[in-house]
Amino acid sequence: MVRCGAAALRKYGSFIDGLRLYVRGGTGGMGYPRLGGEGGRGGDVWFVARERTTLKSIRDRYPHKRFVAGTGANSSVRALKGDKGQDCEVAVPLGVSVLCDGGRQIGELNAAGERFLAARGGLGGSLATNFVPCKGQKRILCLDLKLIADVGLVGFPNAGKSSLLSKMSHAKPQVASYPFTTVQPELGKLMYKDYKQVLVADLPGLIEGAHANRGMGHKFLKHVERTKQLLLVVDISGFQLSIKAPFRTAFETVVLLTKELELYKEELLSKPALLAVNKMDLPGARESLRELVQQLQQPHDFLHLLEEEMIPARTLEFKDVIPISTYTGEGIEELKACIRRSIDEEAERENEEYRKKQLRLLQPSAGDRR
Ligand SMILES: Nc1nc2c(ncn2[C@@H]2O[C@H](COP(=O)(O)OP(=O)(O)OP(=O)(O)O)[C@@H](O)[C@H]2O)c(=O)[nH]1
Ligand SMILES: [Mg+2]
Repeated sequence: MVRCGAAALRKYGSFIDGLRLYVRGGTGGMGYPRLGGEGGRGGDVWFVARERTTLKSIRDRYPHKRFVAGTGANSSVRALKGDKGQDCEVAVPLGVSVLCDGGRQIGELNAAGERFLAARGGLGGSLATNFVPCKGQKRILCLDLKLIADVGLVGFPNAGKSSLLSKMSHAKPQVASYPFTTVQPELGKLMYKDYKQVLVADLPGLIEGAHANRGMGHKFLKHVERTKQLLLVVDISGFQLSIKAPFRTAFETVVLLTKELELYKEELLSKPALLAVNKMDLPGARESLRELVQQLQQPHDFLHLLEEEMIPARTLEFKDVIPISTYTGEGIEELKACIRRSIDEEAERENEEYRKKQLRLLQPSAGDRR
């Protein structure tokens, strides 16, 4: 479970994906005892999902992070029922989960215009309450952002995820020859000739032991929870974090990435996945690729050679394995086409499922026909 304490509110440079807010519904208005009037209800605090809003913009605009709705109007001789207090609307980004202070998820806002009642206003004073108004609900809530992208890039540091994103889209993520260049998630848009757009999220690199918070940990994997597909990127020449760390071949990096995904959330392994094998321009890459393909085809012949704690319970099935080089441009167009095909297939499958479900609802059951 995600804890809602200060530690859970992460901040990467200027990007933040967690924010803690105080919300309070308005107090009700006073009742009017002499005429049995009823005060207006206090206003409510709502979270409303809006495009082009970020958690950072909320924090910058409202540094106090307090949101209090208006007080209900008092009942008077002219208006026995007082008016409701003004609602307070907080624009939040799409993909936000609302957590209560204990860390339990109580809401989710995924589409523009969706609303979540964050704090209810108090009732106005009336005969039932001896004309004394009630206070509004007050609580501390956390907004936890998960990027909504179609494809999430997952790979060891230095595999070339950011280089790939910049090659495929207009995004300009930072690229450098040291591990952990990317410290905050970044989105890029793939544009297709028929104007279809696919959103790709570039994430900081994962390493083995990320689940135990090694490297940058695997907290960024929450951003792939909502992506429809995974695109694993591996360096054909393998990976070594430091001289002291063990060298891992491309196959081992695939296995270790699978293990980290599994340890984070097993369901992630059911997402459709593609594998981009990068740096095919390096010498010896062709032979290594042949070996990698063989290992991926018969993983069980090779898995037992690895240390036991590296082996995942399930292996990832890749829809396509595409050799690429972001330097020479090899395979980039093909990869884009594979991503598109995979996204379309998935959409088709979802449509089919939806159609079947509707048909089942429309068809009367055997019992009804009798
Ligand atoms: N030879 C070769 N090098 C590449 C290729 N693609 C990327 N690189 C290099 O690999 C290094 C890492 O690239 P990045 O794109 O920063 O890798 P990353 O996976 O985003 O790394 P992190 O952000 O640290 O996780 C850089 O020095 C790139 O120039 C390629 O196709 N061939
Ligand atoms: Mg990067």
